[in-house]
Amino acid sequence: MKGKVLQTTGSWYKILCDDGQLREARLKGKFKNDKIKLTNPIAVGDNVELQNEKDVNETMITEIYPRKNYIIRQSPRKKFHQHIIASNIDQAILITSIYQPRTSLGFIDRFIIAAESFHIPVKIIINKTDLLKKQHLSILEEWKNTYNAIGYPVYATSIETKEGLQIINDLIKDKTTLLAGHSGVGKSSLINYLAPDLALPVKEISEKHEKGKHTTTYATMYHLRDQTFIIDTPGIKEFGLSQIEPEELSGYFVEMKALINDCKFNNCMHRDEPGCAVKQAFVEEQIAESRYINYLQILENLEDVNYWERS
Ligand SMILES: Nc1nc2c(ncn2[C@@H]2O[C@H](COP(=O)(O)OP(=O)(O)O)[C@@H](O)[C@H]2O)c(=O)[nH]1
Ligand SMILES: [Mg+2]
Ligand SMILES: [Zn+2]
Repeated sequence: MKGKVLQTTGSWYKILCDDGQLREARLKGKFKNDKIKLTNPIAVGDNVELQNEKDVNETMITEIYPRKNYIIRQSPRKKFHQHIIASNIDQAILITSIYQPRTSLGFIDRFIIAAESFHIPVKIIINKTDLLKKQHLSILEEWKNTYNAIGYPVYATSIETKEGLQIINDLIKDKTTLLAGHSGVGKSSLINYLAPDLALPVKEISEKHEKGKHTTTYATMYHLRDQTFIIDTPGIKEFGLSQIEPEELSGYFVEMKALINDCKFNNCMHRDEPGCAVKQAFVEEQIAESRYINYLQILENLEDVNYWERS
């Protein structure tokens, strides 16, 4: 029988089986993965083959089917090891908010780069619009314009007033969606709206101690209905940018990628080189200022050999 991994604890796996039943399964033997060094052999989203061990009355995972894609991050415990967060993802929705809390554009751009490098399409939600004051409205417009213009659809929502939520229901239908975003932006609230039966706990923002607390939080996949799945990634702040070489970075900025062949030098890093088509586009305001500045900032981070050891 086949099944899909919804949750992992390290030794037990919660599986949604093809017969519609939820089962707990264990891993039979060791799985080797020769491409990358992994700390976890099986991840949320994996499609697996199951067998019933009659003598011990246990369900065992005997095979992992090839992954369409996956997202990884550096293992917090083992150097040079990667931890798979989730696999077989159709799209990522990044939930942000402008006020309480304010998501930084640097965080948004880093998330987009990671998703681009894993070949996962990104959509952006700006939640908590009910909290926005007059002075925030120009920011809302700026974010919408910046990301819509380069192909990342932006949706303004409020769980409080239900503004803009119906379309999110359509977006996730029959897809496996990774939901990401800082703590407090409304991930759990949104999942509860989409699937009221789940009744996930929602945190009060005043719980500041949440920040920086080193709790191990795993991704969890929720089965909403039919082929609709949502992966919640609590406590996951950043994905694997450490895999990216500085020379590759501009290729993950879609609006720059379209221009890099027009640069005079083929090893152009798009800083101050003569004949740089990217810099030119920035000067002509074809590239958003925040995007270009974040490119330079992230480039500097990637070039700093010690950066990833510190972070
Ligand atoms: N005013 C307002 N509060 C919201 C909205 N969405 C979520 N919240 C509140 O924000 C806090 C954090 O929400 P939660 O769903 O736990 O965020 P998570 O950490 O991303 O899962 C809770 O107090 C929610 O009630 C919204 O659209 N408007
Ligand atoms: Mg939550
Ligand atoms: Zn250039």
